[in-house]
Amino acid sequence: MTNTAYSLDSVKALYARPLLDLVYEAASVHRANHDPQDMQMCTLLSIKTGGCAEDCGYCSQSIHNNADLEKEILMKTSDVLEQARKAKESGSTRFCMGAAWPRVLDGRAFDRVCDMVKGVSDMGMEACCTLGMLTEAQAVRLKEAGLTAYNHNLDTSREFYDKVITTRSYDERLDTLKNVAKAGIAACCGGILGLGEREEDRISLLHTLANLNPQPESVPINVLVPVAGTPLEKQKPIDIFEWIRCIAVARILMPKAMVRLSAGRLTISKEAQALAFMAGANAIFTGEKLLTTPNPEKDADYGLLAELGLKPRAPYKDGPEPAEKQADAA
Ligand code: SAM
Ligand code: DTB
Ligand code: SF4
Repeated sequence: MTNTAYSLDSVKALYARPLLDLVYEAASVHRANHDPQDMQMCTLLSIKTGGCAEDCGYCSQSIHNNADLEKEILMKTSDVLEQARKAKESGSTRFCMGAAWPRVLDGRAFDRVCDMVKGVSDMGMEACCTLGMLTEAQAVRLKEAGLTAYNHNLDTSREFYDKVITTRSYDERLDTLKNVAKAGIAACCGGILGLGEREEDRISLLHTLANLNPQPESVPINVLVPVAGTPLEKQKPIDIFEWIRCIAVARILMPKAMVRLSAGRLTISKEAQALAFMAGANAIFTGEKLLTTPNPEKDADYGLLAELGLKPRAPYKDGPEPAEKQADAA
């Protein structure tokens, strides 16, 4: 898919529109491109926790921070697949495995992750990974194992980036995204709101995401979960209407993408989440834990969908398998 480049001025103008006009337009774009009742339920699992050498200021898993977290070595494939099976039984159609690695290194650990991907894919779920930086050859191996998408976030604007992370650069993130695209894997790429960035940083991030070629298949919108022991633990929460505004702009600029509400939903009211769904968000992570931080209980999420008349996306056994879906879209 190629996309027309958006100018920064056009993104600025969109972002500045009256909020309810923006939500109205986003809802219209959403309805033209997706079933508005459909909500994809996804499950996250931390397959290797803590001890990461990068210094991301928000992260519980960085060795540069002092979060109270038990380090864990890479999980066994059979344990991961057991969790994936449970996630599928509880209605998830996508299973995302996260490792606290700065980059993938070839060797036994990566071989094991490829086995996990194959196992999840063979279950008929979308398989997603987030493992840090990746070479093109490693991306090709993940593709061959059946990976649907690779999560690699830009997190914030290029301009604000080094206020939050100094051990890796924006260009390194973009290089991994290029390697993912070259291997024919869909990118799941988004950011975090509430890091202390300004409005212009949020605009710049949305502008960069929308101009990725191809555009991300999935755009995770994380809200900072302030973790004790990290430099951002006392950060003021993002204004909820700024969150809605970013979701609406993401939906308008990336009409085909899944706009995925990721970290931070636990502290967001159900009314605000309903407005986010109106503005085009169509995927959530369910289950009581994200990677290391808490998430709404499954029953609360399914209850909210029922109250709003939304329906969890059907499992693939009732529809096309992910591989067939991709072939259809090509
Ligand atoms: N190490 C890999 C990497 O950084 O690409 C993958 C795991 S990392 C935990 C995945 C993403 O989680 C980060 O890119 C960031 O956007 C998000 N994240 C991590 N900690 C967060 C927090 N406290 N609040 C919100 N989002 C967070
Ligand atoms: C993404 O953008 N958000 C998810 C997923 N991709 C891997 C991770 C959120 C992590 C939140 C902090 C934690 O639980 O450690
Ligand atoms: Fe490591 Fe990823 Fe956390 Fe950064 S966000 S410290 S790279 S696990």
